[in-house]
Amino acid sequence: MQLIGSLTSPFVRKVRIVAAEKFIEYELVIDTPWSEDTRVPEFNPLGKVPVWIMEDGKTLFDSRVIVEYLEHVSPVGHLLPKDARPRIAVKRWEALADGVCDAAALVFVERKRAADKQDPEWVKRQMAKIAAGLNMMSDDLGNQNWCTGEFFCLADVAVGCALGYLEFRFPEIDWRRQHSNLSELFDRMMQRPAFKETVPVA
Ligand code: GSF
Repeated sequence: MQLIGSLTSPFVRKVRIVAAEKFIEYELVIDTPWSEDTRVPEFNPLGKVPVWIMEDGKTLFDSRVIVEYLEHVSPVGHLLPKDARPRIAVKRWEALADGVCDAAALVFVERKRAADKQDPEWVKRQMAKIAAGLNMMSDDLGNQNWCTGEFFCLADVAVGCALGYLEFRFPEIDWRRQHSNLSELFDRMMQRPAFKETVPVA
């Protein structure tokens, strides 16, 4: 099996961490969708990473579908509850974290445009989504050890990838000072080899 992705994408990192936590072997094929010679559109018409290529050559995207598949592929290290109510709660955390990453990725792309072409209102709108998303993450985490309570799960992986992406691309957002509980959660997650081995690399 292969994972096509970049070393900076928080969505690719989420898949890499889930695969590592569940001891799933695969080949990582580095491909940055923005590069001239990218092959991503051959596997995903949306031109986005991550893309997972299964043994039979079928492709999977997006990251939420891929992690759902990985949870099914291996019984090791359950990261998604089976029962509907707790499972939906984890997927909501993932949607919140992925949404923060979506807004951050949009700002990153906007900032790559020529200065006179950048729309400050658009950037402001996305930054507001990031701030509001962080507020909800912090409120919902409260003083628990992990996002959904006593056990580490996919919710924590998604939140960790979002926080790591902000740390990597948006050092000006001081989420650690604004939300000390998120800072402690992130440092707890960074003790795990799967997180240490997937820190974004420019
Ligand atoms: C988002 C993937 C994505 O935006 C998922 O996998 O969860 N909902 C999808 N990937 C970005 C790279 S990055 O910002 O993580 C991507 O591939 N962008 C290329 C493009 O053409 O938008």
